[in-house]
Amino acid sequence: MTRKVQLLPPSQHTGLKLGKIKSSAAGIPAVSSSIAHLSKELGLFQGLRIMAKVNQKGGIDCPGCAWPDPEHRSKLGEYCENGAKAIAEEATEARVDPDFFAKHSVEELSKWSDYALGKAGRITHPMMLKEGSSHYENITWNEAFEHIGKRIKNHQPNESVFYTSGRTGNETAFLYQLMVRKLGTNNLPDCSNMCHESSGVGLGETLGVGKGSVTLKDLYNAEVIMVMGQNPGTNHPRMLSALQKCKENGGKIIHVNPLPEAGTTRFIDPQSPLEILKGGAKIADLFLQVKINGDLGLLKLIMKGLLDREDAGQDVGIDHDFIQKNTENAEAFFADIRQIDEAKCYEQCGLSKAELEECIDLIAKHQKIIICWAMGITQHRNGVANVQEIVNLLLMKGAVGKEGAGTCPVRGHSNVQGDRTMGIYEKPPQAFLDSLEKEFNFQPPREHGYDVVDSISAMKDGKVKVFMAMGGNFISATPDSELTAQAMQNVDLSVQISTKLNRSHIITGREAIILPCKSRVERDEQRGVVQFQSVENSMGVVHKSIGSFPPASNQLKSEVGIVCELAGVLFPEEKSVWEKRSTDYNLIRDEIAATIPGFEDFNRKVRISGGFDLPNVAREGKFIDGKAKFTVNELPDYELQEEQLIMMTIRSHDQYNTTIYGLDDRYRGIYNERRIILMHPEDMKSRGLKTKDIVSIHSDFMGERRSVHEFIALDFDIAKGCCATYFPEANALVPLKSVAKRSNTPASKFVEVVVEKMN
Ligand SMILES: Nc1nc2c(c(=O)[nH]1)N[C@H]1C(S)=C(S)[C@@H](COP(=O)(O)OP(=O)(O)OC[C@H]3O[C@@H](n4cnc5c(=O)[nH]c(N)nc54)[C@H](O)[C@@H]3O)O[C@H]1N2
Ligand SMILES: Nc1nc2c(c(=O)[nH]1)N[C@H]1C(S)=C(S)[C@@H](COP(=O)(O)OP(=O)(O)OC[C@H]3O[C@@H](n4cnc5c(=O)[nH]c(N)nc54)[C@H](O)[C@@H]3O)O[C@H]1N2
Ligand SMILES: [Mo]
Repeated sequence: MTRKVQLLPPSQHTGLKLGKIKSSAAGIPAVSSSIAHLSKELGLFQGLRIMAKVNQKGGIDCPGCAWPDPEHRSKLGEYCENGAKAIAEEATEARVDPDFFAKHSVEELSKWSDYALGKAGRITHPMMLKEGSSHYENITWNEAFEHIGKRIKNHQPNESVFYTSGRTGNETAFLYQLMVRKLGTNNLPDCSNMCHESSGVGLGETLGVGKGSVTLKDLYNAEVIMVMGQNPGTNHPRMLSALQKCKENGGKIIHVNPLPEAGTTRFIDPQSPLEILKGGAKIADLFLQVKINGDLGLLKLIMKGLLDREDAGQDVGIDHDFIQKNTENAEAFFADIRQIDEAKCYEQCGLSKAELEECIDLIAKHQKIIICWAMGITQHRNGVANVQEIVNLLLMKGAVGKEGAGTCPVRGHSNVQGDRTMGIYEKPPQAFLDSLEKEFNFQPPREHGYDVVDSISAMKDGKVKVFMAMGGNFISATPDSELTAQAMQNVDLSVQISTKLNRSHIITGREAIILPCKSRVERDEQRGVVQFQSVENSMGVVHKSIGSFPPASNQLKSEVGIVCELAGVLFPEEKSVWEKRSTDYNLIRDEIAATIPGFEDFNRKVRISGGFDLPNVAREGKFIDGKAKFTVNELPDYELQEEQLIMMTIRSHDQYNTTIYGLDDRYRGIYNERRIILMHPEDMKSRGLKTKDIVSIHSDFMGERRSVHEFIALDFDIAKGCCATYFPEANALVPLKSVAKRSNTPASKFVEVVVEKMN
């Protein structure tokens, strides 16, 4: 019997209400929203007890985002509304136990929304969905490990895929990649493939390190910060206080976005009563409402403007001395900028000459410049080129490797950067593999493994037999939902190591196993000793995170424990070594110290209050062989049909990726509904649409049409020719093969669509 699960999330509406669009972020409404979420999931008292430990030195690292903690932390916890929601979601009192699974078949659960699945609560027991069966059943941990081990060993190493989401702590990540490489494959796709991969590739090639170069102090001291393709008010709320400090020190903020996101307009520090009374501080000095994927055109126009002004005899601060001493390929770069097609750049960015001049003024006058960016820059077919053009502008101004200046790709998941440092990478550097070989005395596989997009293609082609995921929600996070769901159903066994129920437990391989694990806020005690893990934030600071609350169920194992027990089954001759690692995480840290540069003396340094910095050649101005590289990047090459719009898939204020905290998007004034599409009023009019009309959205790519239905059109202040939907509801429209050149990141912010009224 085959299970008939529904492949796409349900399309029912939840009851849209529209409210006022906010221009300021945080403040009292943010405090009351977090209190509401905490109270609902775990009671107010317990909620506040947990919040008091979040992001304190020696406390719990907030699972919300990777933004670093300031030196002086507020007693309230480095408080943030969305951090509180992340904690509430994890510490919830709702439980998904064997009775739950006995009651609900997977077929039934496939008709639940991601929101409903997530709210079902924490998974309490290891569960198995047998081939052909309709319900998950409870199994013992031993049965689970034996079964997974047997399935993996039945096949060639490259027929298994091991995904990682970015919450995994360093110690787990290190052991997980070690286990996978000992098995003989580099099939280690991760959420970074869908996230900042374009930044990693773009920065690695030009500045010598695939991470950002700035520290928090640099942000405070910058003269100009450009925030491009990022919505900090929702996704990195604690970044707003850094922007505010920069402004207090006289800095200017330029916000580049097709949407006027609330936090970047005004920010009310919830910890400052005076601020609340004043209605907050204005954040952006200049808002450039760029068209989707107009950033490359904009950057080229800025650089051409600087050159033109210099040619006309003005001092615009092009740092020729820095360029000569520290860079390569400047000539080709300048030649390219001199001959750009300005009309096309203007057309693509959709900005006026006056707006450009104002922006060029700010850049010309200042040398300490930081550019921050996130998914609006990376999730494009030209994502790598976007990042490299950002680097070009900074290099032109000599704004890298100096105080108050540099690159700031703002990371997503709280340890996504650390996981990479630990070797979660399908294309590991040879030096890293050499080091593993030396320390662990085995031959690591040298050929590249599958990233996320290649894994899906390989599953579809029947080349993958076992899929395992350390956290995350592969099914909902990946593009091309229907195709990905079919690909997953082609796998023999899928295994999820998870805290909470999600769609990846429902759309599975022929067999599926769930291994429930402890979350970051929970106490991880091994043989009577409380263990901690470490994480690396967006600015390369490594610090410890220690959970202290009772686990959601006494059946839960730690992620380290799960990896070690599975490795013990896969490599019986090493069982005792893996067992030792699982009972004393210091041993793992010693192994990391022996293998990864920057982690020498790890066990001592990780105990320093506030953590320690990893080396960063771009921050130190050393680059690759002492030279940073200018690059020449082509403008995006696309032509829209008259009826087409460009669609970006973005996050609402009430979600953490595929975990939907609630149905509101408070700053954008949208309540109780997620199946919406935001459109420019003129684009609605020309299509004969009125606000709240129900529409189908079609995405056309390489001769194939993908469609979703039952979306509600809303007129909105968005750049003309552009529209926005929420992820994951609109992922079915993102074609698997529409990816960034060289980073293979799905182009989730650039989907060519046609919007059509439904009858
Ligand atoms: N509360 C909360 N926090 C989170 C997350 C979450 O889901 N919820 N997710 C975490 C993760 S994994 C990540 S990667 C980050 C994501 O953080 P963001 O990148 O801020 O998230 P998105 O909602 O994808 O927003 C992209 C922003 O870029 C803009 N944009 C889209 N296309 C373009 C473009 O072509 N050009 C420009 N200039 N702008 C564009 C959009 O309007 C939007 O403001 O946040 C992390 N933090
Ligand atoms: N269309 C579109 N698609 C996108 C994006 C987009 O902007 N648009 N953004 C992309 C980005 S930037 C990212 S990072 C990916 C995110 O992709 P993922 O990281 O795969 O997705 P999440 O939704 O963060 O995963 C949530 C699940 O992780 C599990 N979990 C939570 N905490 C823990 C833990 O401590 N341990 C374990 N083992 N499990 C845990 C829970 O079961 C939860 O349901 O999505 C990508 N997909
Ligand atoms: Mo991300």
